[in-house]
Amino acid sequence: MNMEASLTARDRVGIQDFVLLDNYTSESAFLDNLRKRSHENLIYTYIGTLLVSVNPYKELDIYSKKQMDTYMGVNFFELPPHIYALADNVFRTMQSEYNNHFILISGESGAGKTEASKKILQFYAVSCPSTKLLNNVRDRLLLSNPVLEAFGNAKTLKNDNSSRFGKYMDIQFDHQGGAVGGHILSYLLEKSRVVHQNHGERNFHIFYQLVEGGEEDLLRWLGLERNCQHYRYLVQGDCAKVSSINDKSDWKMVRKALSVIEFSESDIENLFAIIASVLHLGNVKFEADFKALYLSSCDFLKLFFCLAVQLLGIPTQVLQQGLTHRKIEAKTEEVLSPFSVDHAVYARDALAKAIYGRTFNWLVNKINESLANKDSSRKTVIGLLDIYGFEVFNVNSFEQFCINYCNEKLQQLFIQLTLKSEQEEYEMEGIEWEPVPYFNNKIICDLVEEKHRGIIALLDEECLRPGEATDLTLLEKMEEEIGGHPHFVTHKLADKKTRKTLERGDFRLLHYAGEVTYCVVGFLDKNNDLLYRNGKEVISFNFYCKKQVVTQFKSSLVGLTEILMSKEPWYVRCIKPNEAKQPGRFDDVLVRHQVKYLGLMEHLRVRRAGFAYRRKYDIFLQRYKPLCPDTWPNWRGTAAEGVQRLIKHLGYKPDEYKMGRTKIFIRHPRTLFATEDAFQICKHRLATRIQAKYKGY
Ligand code: AOV
Ligand code: MG
Repeated sequence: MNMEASLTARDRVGIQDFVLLDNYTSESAFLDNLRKRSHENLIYTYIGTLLVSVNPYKELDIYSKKQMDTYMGVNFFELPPHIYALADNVFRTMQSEYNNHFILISGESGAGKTEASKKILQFYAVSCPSTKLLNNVRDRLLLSNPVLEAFGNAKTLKNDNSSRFGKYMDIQFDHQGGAVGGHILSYLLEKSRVVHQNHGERNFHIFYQLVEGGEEDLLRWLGLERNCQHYRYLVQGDCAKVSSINDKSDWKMVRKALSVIEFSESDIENLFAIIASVLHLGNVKFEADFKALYLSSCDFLKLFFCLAVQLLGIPTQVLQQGLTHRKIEAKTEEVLSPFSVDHAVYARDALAKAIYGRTFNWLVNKINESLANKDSSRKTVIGLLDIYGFEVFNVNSFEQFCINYCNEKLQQLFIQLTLKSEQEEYEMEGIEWEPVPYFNNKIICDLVEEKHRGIIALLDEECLRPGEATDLTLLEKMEEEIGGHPHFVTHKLADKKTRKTLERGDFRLLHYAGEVTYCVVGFLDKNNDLLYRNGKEVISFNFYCKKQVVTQFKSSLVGLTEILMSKEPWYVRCIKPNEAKQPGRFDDVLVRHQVKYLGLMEHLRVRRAGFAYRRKYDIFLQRYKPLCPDTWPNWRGTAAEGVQRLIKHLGYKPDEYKMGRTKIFIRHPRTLFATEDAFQICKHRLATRIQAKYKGY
């Protein structure tokens, strides 16, 4: 390859590492590069060791076994950027440094996080050493995905396979690098979806899979019709059928997966019976007759009661009472008071949500049992974090509040870790550095979670005033306590222009990723997550000492942060190129916005604060040693001395580079480019010389 050819190629496919971008402070140049590459189906680009990924919205032929092999054991800059390169680097670093790592995958809903995490898992499953025993673990690790997706993902307006729970998965490796086990932590499942879906959205996939794909015998036993339209819990979004989803074949996959993960036949039967009973429960109707309330009679109901007795161990009478009456404690005795129809519907839905939520937790536990490695020898882990992405709908509720808060926390972690690690690297290597200004979203995290006056504290406080507090008193309380906060506004607080865009029951937060208007209706109920007392007794757990939903979530995120902080971070930042879920469309405004809020420009600037590139001495020397007669073919001194000799020969000027303790730091990309181009020419010459030599034979 000559120099001209290599430059033309660079023009067409852009630059594979933003760090090498000449005009690195220009957002337009950044965008140009991303656009160029994504039009060439080059969806991956680095910023140093961070991987930027643009959702192609079509299958690309870049995930074969052959590709995996190609990327194994190869340095970042030697091949086009790939998620396999990142996965491989994490793995090799873990192996050589014998420490724990995690990969934080972030980006908004539909940007490609879940797909990225699957590709990484597949890479480890395929590329790690294998034995019969390890293959078993490998299959379980891989197949835990379709099961959890069936029960925890759903079609939303943003994504046909949207994660409705947060997932952190540890993959455990033994010291030979074999994947020997795993563990999954799940975060706050969006249970409300079980009983309600917005227009254009679906319930969790598993319901449709069962109804569409379930075997005749199974459906007969469960008393289910093969018709989604029949079930109230499946039709509210009015889109039971989705062209991108094949419920029948997904069903087969899930069945297979469940048996590989070692669910017994009776576990599986019970699991689907519970799923079916949720559907039956959704069809229960209530009719008010004078003061008393009766469950309207229908065949399914009888069946449901029968199933409830069998599977949930709930006597018919208890269930019937639980759904229609509440217990009131009088002085000496308990009195049963009938619900209104509204209350009965509430109790029914609350029960359905609770049953589903518990089933999901049971499922995660079962999977963990199956992935657990019982051998006590020391292992290292790679953690994969794939959560629900930032999302904004026309109407946003408590669920979006929790999801977006979670994203806010992870952005905060990203900021802390990237700036921290960069600073530490310069310090460790003895290099002076200049801090880079950036937007710190801590102010929004504090607004949400500060003790006593953060939104979560106010919400919990209102939840502790049953009978008096309502969603609207919560709103008033927020206006009083945090009304002056620059990231918070309501109808009452807004200026004239903004007021037009807000309803009276709304509050708006200025998140790091953009404005979101939340409708306060339902916040208290959802945060309390109460079953009526009878209902609660039905599935027997104690709710009196239970923490509020959002507070529980907050503490589980604190726990997650601690887990992550103890490991070495790696990042995949996913970008959604258009809202239409279409291939080949790159919406500049949309992408620019994401580039901004994901902090990619700042990240780049930090990487470039002093030096565009850094490389460990031995790696730099290994690659470029043919360029200097003193270092080629073998250098006998230390790698640092070799590099010094090499760059002297190449004519690096003193202000172009710095020698750190273990790495060479290069100030301008053009210096590295020139060296790389010289290397390409040299390689080409060497190859031609070898060819010529052998031609004679
Ligand atoms: P998400 O995880 O980031 O959204 P997904 O990973 O589910 O997004 O991606 C959404 C859809 O985009 C997938 O179902 C694929 O159709 C497509 N897609 C994403 N990445 C790729 C890829 N590398 N190659 C081909 N298609 C891809 V959410 O869970 O909603 O936040 O909460
Ligand atoms: Mg996802």
